[in-house]
Amino acid sequence: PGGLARLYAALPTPFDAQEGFAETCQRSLARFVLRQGIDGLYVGGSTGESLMQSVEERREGLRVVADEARGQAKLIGHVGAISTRDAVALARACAEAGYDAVSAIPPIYFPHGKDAITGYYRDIVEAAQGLPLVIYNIPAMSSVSFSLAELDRLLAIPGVIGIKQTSIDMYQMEQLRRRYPGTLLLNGYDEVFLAGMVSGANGGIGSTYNVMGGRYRRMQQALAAGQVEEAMRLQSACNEVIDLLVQAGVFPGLKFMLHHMGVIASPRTRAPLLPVAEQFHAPLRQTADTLMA
Ligand code: HMN
Repeated sequence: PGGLARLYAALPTPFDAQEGFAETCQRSLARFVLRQGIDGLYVGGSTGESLMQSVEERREGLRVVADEARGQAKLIGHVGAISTRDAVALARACAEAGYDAVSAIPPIYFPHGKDAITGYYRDIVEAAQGLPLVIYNIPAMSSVSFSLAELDRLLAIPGVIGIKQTSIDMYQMEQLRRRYPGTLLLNGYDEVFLAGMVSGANGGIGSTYNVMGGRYRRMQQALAAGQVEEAMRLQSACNEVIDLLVQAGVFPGLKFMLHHMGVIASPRTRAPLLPVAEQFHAPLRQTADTLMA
């Protein structure tokens, strides 16, 4: 999986006070993340609030980030949608905008059979015009759980090169690595980044890389150098921040911090996501200040 094995920040989509796309802030945010030594961007995923956006908005967001970061970062565009038609339109947009790969959650809400899901992924690969596809496995949110046998089927689709594994089940990560030695596995939950890497992941995709990218980069380096205690120390430092974000609401909390850091003009998330509750304002500000120091 060579070229695609690395750290990808799952990029938020900045909005203005009316919940409209804030293009300038999107560009500043991409640059802010790259300055932290993160050279992969995962665009239009959960963190990007993509499922609260129209296809047209998502296409525009994908285009703007590619325009800002193409050539400086590996780009994975998330195209998953409730209909194949929408996912396919977004996959085409990624191919046109110069993405390196596409990724997709399974189709959600309706309990589709495995043939329907396989067909969805096949159609996305075809629309992606040669871009490889990374399956986005996130059972806690998609309500779709894949058995290893089902993943066999999806990984057998030509063009599918790996899995973004968003699960704290490290046994399954190890099983995947053992079963598919050459497949790209990207860790999805930042709080278990180190555990994921030790269990066989090639890298990770995470929302909290946006505000502490350097820590994940150093964790990866420490692990590669065999400095396990240093890597553990860094994971704990990350998890102190993640504990707070999880309580405050991860996506609104991240935007709150990025706003406080001066990276984006408004902390607004799209309803029904709620703004951060008052009680978390001071701790989030303090944490943001510490990370910027
Ligand atoms: C995305 O689709 O935006 C990211 O891939 C999501 C990423 O894996 C995050 N997962 C979820 O939010 C479900 C994590 O970074 C997560 O936010 C973090 O581990 C805190 O729980």
